[in-house]
Amino acid sequence: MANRLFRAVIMGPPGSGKGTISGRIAQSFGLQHLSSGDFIRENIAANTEAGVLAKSYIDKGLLVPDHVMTRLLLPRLEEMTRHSWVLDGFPRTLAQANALNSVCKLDMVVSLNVPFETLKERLSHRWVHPASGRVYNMEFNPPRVQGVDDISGEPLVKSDDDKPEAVVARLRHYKDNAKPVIDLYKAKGILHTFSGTETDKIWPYISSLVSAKVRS
Ligand code: G5P
Repeated sequence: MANRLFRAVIMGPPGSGKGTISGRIAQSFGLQHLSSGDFIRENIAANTEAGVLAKSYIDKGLLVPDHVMTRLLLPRLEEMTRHSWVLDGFPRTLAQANALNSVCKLDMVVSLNVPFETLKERLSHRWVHPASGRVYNMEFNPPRVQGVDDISGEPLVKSDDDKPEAVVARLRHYKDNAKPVIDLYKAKGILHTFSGTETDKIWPYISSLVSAKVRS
């Protein structure tokens, strides 16, 4: 558990393991895990105005516009002023990074650097439970029963986002948009980049770093 408030952002292309790493950080260090993708999926499920709008972009493999994302995310962050958190999937653009900067000070940013071929392979093995957003990988974290969500027993589906053409487009968008954000955090001296093809091998290094920062 953190001794003082601690705020971390996990960046990385689609399929790089942001959700997996953030979940482990949250669990190991007693932080709240905030995920932009989960916020969007909650809003889509609740049929809010922002959710309906966001879905129209996600269905085309596009990023949700900055003003929609900041409207969804910033109020949630402002409610968390007394909590330590790890934020996954936001910011993805320089405008989002500037908006985040206006509401909080980050302690660290982790950038996951995973080769393109590994990402393509991973996303092609990914299945989701649409109602909850739970994600499975047929090799890395398979469901207990093939094709079925562990908790609800409902069928798993392949997201349109994970079809090969959409994956290539998403990876390209990520690179273009993330570069200025990565440069910004590098200039602030809070960026830590981890490269590799396996989350389980990267994790011990991230865990040691977070442990040192949380307790510093
Ligand atoms: P999301 O939900 O943020 P993505 O596409 O950025 O979605 P994704 O695909 O959920 O990110 P991730 O969180 O980086 O990936 O990675 P993960 O889920 O932990 O792991 C990916 C898969 O690989 C899983 O099946 C996992 O089990 C497996 N895996 C992990 N590690 C390993 C490993 O070592 N080996 C193997 N074999 N497998 C592994 O956003 C969804 C959409 O919402 C919009 C965008 O349109 C986005 O595409 N959006 C935003 N738009 C604008 N601005 C923002 N800030 C936005 N945030 C979301």
